[in-house]
Amino acid sequence: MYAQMVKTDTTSVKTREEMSAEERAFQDRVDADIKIEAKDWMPENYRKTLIRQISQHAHSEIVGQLPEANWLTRAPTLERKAILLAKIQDEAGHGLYLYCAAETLGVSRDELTEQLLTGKAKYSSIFNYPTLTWADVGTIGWLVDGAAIMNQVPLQRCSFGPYSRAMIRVCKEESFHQRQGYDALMKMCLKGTAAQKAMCQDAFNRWWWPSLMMFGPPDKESVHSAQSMAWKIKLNSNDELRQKFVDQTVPQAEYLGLEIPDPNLSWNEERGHYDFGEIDWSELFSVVRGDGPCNRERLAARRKAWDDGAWFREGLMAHAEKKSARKDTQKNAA
Ligand code: FAQ
Repeated sequence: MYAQMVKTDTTSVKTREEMSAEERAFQDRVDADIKIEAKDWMPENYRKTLIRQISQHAHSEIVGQLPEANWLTRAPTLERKAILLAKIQDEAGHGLYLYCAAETLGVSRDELTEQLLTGKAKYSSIFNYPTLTWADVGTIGWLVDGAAIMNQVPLQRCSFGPYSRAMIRVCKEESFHQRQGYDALMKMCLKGTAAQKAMCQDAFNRWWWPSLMMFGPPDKESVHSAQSMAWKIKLNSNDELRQKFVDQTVPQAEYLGLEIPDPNLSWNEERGHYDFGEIDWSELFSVVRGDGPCNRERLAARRKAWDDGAWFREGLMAHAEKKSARKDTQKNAA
């Protein structure tokens, strides 16, 4: 099934004997936790894997603004509106840091944008679900930003310097995002009306399983994990992070008085973790392939934003050309 999900070839992890002297020296640096910088020598597949992951991550931040933006004009209070606006602006900022980190690897921003707009590049499956009620906004902050933090805190220690440094700032902001989401739900679940609590339960039911899918396919089917972990582009496997997320989130749901929409969820004393039910992987496959509830709408919104912004980009370019021509004239006159 996952063979259909991936378009890049995967390389099996080389043994030390199979590596060239350069590759061995590179691996030694990674193993010793010495950061790799953009100008350092790196295996071509390391570079490609980073461009793929960082750009998918950047696209996710940019497309990820859309579901919440749907509620910006309908936030229940001025305070909630200001908080939501700040959060959405942060996501745009994250996208920009990440595009810059990807650009250090020799790919242009225009190429990355084109890959997104033509549907060639992926972005996180989670942003292809609709936000039907105000409770969805709180639930995204709690679950989606919570899952993003779980995945991104270890990435602060990843081997590629520009990516790891971008993650430090991103994670600080994601913590605020998670808190504001949980805070909105606390108000509605603990101090709100029965109707508000029911709205939160409904949102939770719809976002729980897609949030677990955010971590990617199960380890045994994850095509990139082995090599990415050997190169410390990923520090933990998909299943490890998913389990940590479940263990962290279940008590938070219990505090809110929300029921986990999984009849098989139970604490496993022996493992020291929650067991949970089988994830419907065909749903992730379908969303990643482009057939999720909002895939077409999301891409159409990004294409429209790109087209509508053409006059502004052209204006900036014309200004930059004028400035440089003026500089040349002054230089020649001196
Ligand atoms: N959706 O071999 P693996 C956020 C693809 S940011 C779509 O396991 P890998 C902040 C995968 O790309 C959320 N595609 O792949 C926010 C690959 O396909 P490819 C984004 C998925 O890379 C909050 C194939 O399946 N975070 O939420 C998904 O080793 C609120 C095989 O999978 C990041 O990008 C998926 N869920 O592991 C913003 C973090 N899962 O590329 C706004 C960095 C897998 O060969 C509002 N990324 N695929 O065509 C990562 O840690 C990794 O890339 C994984 C996937 C863990 C996502």
